[in-house]
Amino acid sequence: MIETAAADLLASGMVPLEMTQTEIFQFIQDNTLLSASLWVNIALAGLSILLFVYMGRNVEDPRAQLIFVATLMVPLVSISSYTGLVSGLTVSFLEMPAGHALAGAGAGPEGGVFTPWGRYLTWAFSTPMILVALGLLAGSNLSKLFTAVVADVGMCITGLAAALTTSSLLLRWVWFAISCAFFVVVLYILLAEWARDAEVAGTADIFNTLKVLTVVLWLGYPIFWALGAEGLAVLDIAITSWAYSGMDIIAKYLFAFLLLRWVVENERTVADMASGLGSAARGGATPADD
Ligand code: RET
Repeated sequence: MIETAAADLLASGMVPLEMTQTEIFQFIQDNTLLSASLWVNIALAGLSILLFVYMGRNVEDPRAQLIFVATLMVPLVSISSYTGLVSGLTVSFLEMPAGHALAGAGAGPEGGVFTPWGRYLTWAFSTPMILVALGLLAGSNLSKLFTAVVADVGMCITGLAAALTTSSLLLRWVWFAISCAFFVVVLYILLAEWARDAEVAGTADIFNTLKVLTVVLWLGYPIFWALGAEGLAVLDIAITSWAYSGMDIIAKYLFAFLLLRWVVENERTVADMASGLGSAARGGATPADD
């Protein structure tokens, strides 16, 4: 009897707030489109880790090695992130506040909206790695690198706060706005500061390609958050999940592959960027006299 009721709820996509991890796991597995969006990333992250380790096997310059390690962390964090999501560990069904399009939607008086909060949490570990790799490539100084990383972590954590706030709709959007303010700082450093540094460092070509890829894709995340179930609820959960997963695939694996391939082929340029941070400020990667 109880099992039948639970099955009915799962089938209708309406689920009570207090769900066990097993029930959440089952909910995700029962939605093929949703679970595929997660499993695909686990598979790609695994393949990327193997490929990147192989690509980096002969890299010897310390700066190039650091770029490799930072970039390798991206699929490593990703595989952990998606395993957390698919297992139900980092997913909750949250009651939306009054005024939200899905307020009261769900099984009981409380309802519950699928909230994969693990995504926002793990972005706080993966996106700084992307920025460290980009900053090193551009020859950033320590202040700019620090600012970009701290603003980025701020963006992810306040994005997490937006997703987890259930007391007031206004406050959800206030968190969203704060997160966007942090994002503007990151965009400024990428588009203005590092673009200039990369010219000096002699890495402008590859930096500009990766900068455009990063900026265009990263802009998609707040847009899909706003349109997804946690925001205006124009898109359903499986479509939103695919949007994030699709952007993740390009923003992480394609990005990392392009960057690492370039580093392997141009290790000398990276080595000539002067040791430590801030090579751009000190005159850049002008090759030595040889
Ligand atoms: C949120 C919602 C709040 C406003 C903003 C956001 C931006 C998120 C971004 C995420 C990028 C993630 C990547 C992950 C790869 O591992 C948190 C969605 C501005 C830009 C690249």
